[in-house]
Amino acid sequence: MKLTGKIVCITGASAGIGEATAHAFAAEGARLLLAARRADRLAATAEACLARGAAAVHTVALDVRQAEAVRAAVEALPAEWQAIDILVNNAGLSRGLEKLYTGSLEDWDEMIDTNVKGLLYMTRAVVPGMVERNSGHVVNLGSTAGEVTYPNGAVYCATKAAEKAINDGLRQDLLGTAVRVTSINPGMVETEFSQVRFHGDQERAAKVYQGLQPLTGADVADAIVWAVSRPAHVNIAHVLLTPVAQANSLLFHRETAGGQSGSGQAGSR
Ligand code: NDP
Ligand code: 8X3
Repeated sequence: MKLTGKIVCITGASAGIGEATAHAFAAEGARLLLAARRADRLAATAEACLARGAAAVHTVALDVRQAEAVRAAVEALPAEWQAIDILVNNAGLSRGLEKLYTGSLEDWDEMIDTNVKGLLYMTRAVVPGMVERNSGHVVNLGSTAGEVTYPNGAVYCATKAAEKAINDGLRQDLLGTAVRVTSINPGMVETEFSQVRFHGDQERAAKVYQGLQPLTGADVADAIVWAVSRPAHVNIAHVLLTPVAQANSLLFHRETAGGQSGSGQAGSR
């Protein structure tokens, strides 16, 4: 399926996987509708996308946790941006890495409100138009964390398990329409994800990727573009992609400073 001129809405386009996905769709000549909270970062993504070949770019400063703001933002889109062809539900985050029984309620709310409720709000606002037009594709960002829960990460993992259920449920509810639904489930991707998880502690964040080669945002973007560019009768339900040095969310292989290697578990994130 050709992506030239398609309207692609990407949440969380100001950084990491979302930004790389915007770049990848730009190179295909798509029209990009970019959303995130940080308007300055969105403007930078927009400029880079135009330089890479995007047919047009429209940015919306939006917090996906705000149900009414999401509804109003989609409703208020200029007429030429209303018919969204592809929705990439990417905005998301982890906060904290600690035992469930000592976890922060604030961190839990932020993860659940963004990763689960934000994804639902965007889907509820955009998918009715796709059904009406009998055309469209929803791509949800899942994770290896949604498949296998790791120690100290129960709430983040639960949000990604919820994404799996929502992804599969939406696909069932859209049966009989031409709208497609895909979950992209990466393992470790080096983005701002761990800096956000550790509340800005860069040193702690860097340790997550020590001794192995993580995925990049561009690797994930590549999988997203591949999934949406399949022929119109093909639905890719799930894509699981990890670094070669990662078997699942629990098991990694790290090269240590002394040249020796060893397998580590999620506790060492
Ligand atoms: P980054 O921290 O690099 O980017 C996260 C993006 O989400 C930012 O653009 C941020 O923008 C946006 N965002 C966060 N909260 C909100 C909000 N309330 N409203 C709107 N936008 C928001 O992380 P990644 O790129 O790594 O993460 C993207 C997605 O991929 C997430 O869903 C994550 O769970 C998932 N994922 C990440 C993996 C990884 O290892 N990095 C692996 C598997 C899945 P802003 O702050 O400007 O609002
Ligand atoms: C993000 C991947 O394993 O760091 O979903 O939680 S992990």
